[in-house]
Amino acid sequence: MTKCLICKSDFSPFINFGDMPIANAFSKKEELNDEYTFPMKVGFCSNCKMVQLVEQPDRERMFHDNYAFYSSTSKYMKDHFKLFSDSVSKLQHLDSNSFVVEIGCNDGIMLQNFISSNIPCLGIEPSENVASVATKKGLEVITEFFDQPLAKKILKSHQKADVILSANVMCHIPYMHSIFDGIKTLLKEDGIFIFEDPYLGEIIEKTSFDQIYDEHVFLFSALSINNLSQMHELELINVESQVTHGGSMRYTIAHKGAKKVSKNVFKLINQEKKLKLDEEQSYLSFTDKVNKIRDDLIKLLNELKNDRKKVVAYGATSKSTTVNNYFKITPDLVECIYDTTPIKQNKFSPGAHIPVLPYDQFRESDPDYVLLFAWNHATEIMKKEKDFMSTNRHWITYIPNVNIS
Ligand code: DWN
Ligand code: SAH
Repeated sequence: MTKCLICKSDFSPFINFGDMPIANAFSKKEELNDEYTFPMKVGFCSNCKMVQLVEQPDRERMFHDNYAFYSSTSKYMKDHFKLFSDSVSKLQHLDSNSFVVEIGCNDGIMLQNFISSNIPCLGIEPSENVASVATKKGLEVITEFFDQPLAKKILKSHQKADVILSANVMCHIPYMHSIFDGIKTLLKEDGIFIFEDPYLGEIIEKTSFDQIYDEHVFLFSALSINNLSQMHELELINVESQVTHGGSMRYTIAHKGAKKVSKNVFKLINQEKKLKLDEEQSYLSFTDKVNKIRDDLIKLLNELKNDRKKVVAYGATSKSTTVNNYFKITPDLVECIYDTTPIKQNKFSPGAHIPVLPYDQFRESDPDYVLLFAWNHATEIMKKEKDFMSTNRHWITYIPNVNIS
């Protein structure tokens, strides 16, 4: 039995992925024998409805001055954050007297839109290498982990925030009570806190198990976020689904009683109950589906190997660390992974040690099959590669099940 990170109730894991490396720890050859691993298990707390990792590595092992994920590698995500920023500016009537804070601003992909509209803003980003890209864009960034003590410190040098934003960061933070206390401290009385993260409902529906890795300590739902907000005299006032990262949810939170609660919130909570996201049994059948994907993909990769087909992968995602290590995919099944991120290139993937090569070499490698690890960017990538892939080459995808196209 394990204690829930949110309500301290006991729960048991529903899936055990075994020992996993740090999802973004791409290694040089000489570092391969020195990899850190942790036991990755996931459970559901039937009291507060939070789906969570049982154990997570210390935050400094994941977020540091050599963090491998740069947000601006996707053109689609740049456009998404431009639309997100514009809609928030309109909703809250932001102007040069307002103040916006973003938790986990990475390379400034979202906040750069506020600078260009002359709206004062501040980024919080502990991973120094990506933060320095944001700083070069003219942004003010505090390179620390956000929590309640940091919120108090910010208040001494800055004003309270009209809007606090965060994308794909909240689900990374196990100390959620300190975060929500920090929000309560930093948010104006009529301010809003908006964050988005991969959505539990989509993860269960699509069996997108690879959204689970060291950084993703929580898989949120409206049920769990509503419960957590109530514990802090905050209120979930809106939910809006997003297509990003394979299906995400945008949650808007305000001080309790400060704003009207949208019908969307009640609707989604009811839908989640109908889908039985509040029942342990749903998670046990999820595990069976993950194992079916594993068996099908391994069978296919072995057949292609026996047929001497050339199989490479596309996108050295964090998600692929779960796929490669849980499924035990080795370089004899998938020769290499092509990726546009310089910091990942000419290194080896975590645990599975598949070589990561510069994207520039992808086309000349002349593959027969391309395993799409960056499946969440399928529309953008498949459009880009349409001509190249049309002649006797095939994509392999595995979410929601194994497919060749
Ligand atoms: O939550 C998180 C999300 C937002 O980003 C973080 N914990 C870490 C990271 O997760 P991920 O690594 O699974 O994210 P992506 O966006 O699926 O990664 C895409 C990878 O594929 C990057 O390494 C860049 C690469 N890529 C590429 O080589 N060519 C991406 C695109 C769009 C391309 O055209
Ligand atoms: N918002 C970006 C980045 C997501 S990656 C996007 O959507 O693309 C997750 C980011 O959260 C990393 O850059 C990491 O350094 C940051 N992070 C992790 N813990 C944090 C914390 N406590 N406070 C602020 N940022 C944090």
